[in-house]
Amino acid sequence: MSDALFQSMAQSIIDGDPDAAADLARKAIEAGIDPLEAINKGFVPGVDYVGEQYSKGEMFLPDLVLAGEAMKAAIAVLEPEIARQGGQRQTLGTVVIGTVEGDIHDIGKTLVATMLSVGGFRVYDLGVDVPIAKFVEKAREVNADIVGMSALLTTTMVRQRDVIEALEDAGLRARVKVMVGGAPVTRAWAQEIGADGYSEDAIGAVAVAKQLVSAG
Ligand code: B1M
Repeated sequence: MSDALFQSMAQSIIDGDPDAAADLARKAIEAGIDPLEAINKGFVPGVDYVGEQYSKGEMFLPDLVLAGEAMKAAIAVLEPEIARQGGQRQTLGTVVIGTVEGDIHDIGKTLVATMLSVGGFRVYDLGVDVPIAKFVEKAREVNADIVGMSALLTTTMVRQRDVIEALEDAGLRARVKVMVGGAPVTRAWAQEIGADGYSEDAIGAVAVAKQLVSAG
């Protein structure tokens, strides 16, 4: 029974169907399935599949966006249940993420935020066009382990460096790791500005974030 439900969950993500994903999440709760298991065995394989197909050029941007929406719909149903059951979902660390000032591209950043959340991080998504000071303020407020910045424009990627400098000025840099990404961002750029991590996609971002928190 669970296997069939897990398969349907994965399929709802592949189909990019938020209503089906939310319904299946509710069914899992009714059936007494551990919500974490539903995320990890049901929905995550769906989003992994879409990510792989996207990398191969066999699925496209709308598929990614819809998969992200479907994933969010499922998580929105399951997260309160996780909290209700008492134990907080085990968190690997706290991430503050946003798209840098002057930049309103949010699709990739939101995918990264969703994947980090699904991957076990507590994520504070500041949205788009985030002022430099806001990253610093939020990182301090929530005692962030990682500050993640997305930039899609060559004109805005320089803000990533500004935020790193602002974290330094605020005395937070020693305890906050920085991860950067976005279409024009490269590993070389990440090194040049002194970021700790870089990923070219949302799935890789989770692996990088895990490495950053385990490196201490
Ligand atoms: Co804009 N845009 N856009 N745009 N747009 C690009 C980025 C561009 C490359 C298109 C082009 O000319 N070929 C170009 C930038 C050129 C440059 O600077 N080199 C461009 C431009 C010029 C502009 C405007 C200036 C256009 C104008 O108004 N004249 C304007 C700027 C607005 C602004 O931000 N101030 C603009 C506006 C827009 C829309 C609003 C119309 C729309 C955004 C809608 C939205 O986000 N809600 C839009 C779109 C859709 C694009 C393209 C077509 C697609 C971006 C996207 O969503 N990609 C884009 C061309 C392209 O990239 N092919 C383009 C899919 C998404 C899943 O990928 O965001 O790269 P991406 O995220 C990936 C990875 O980069 C990585 O993981 C994600 C998932 O795998 N990643 C991270 C991202 N952030 C990460 C953070 C991490 C780790 C990994 O750690 C923290």
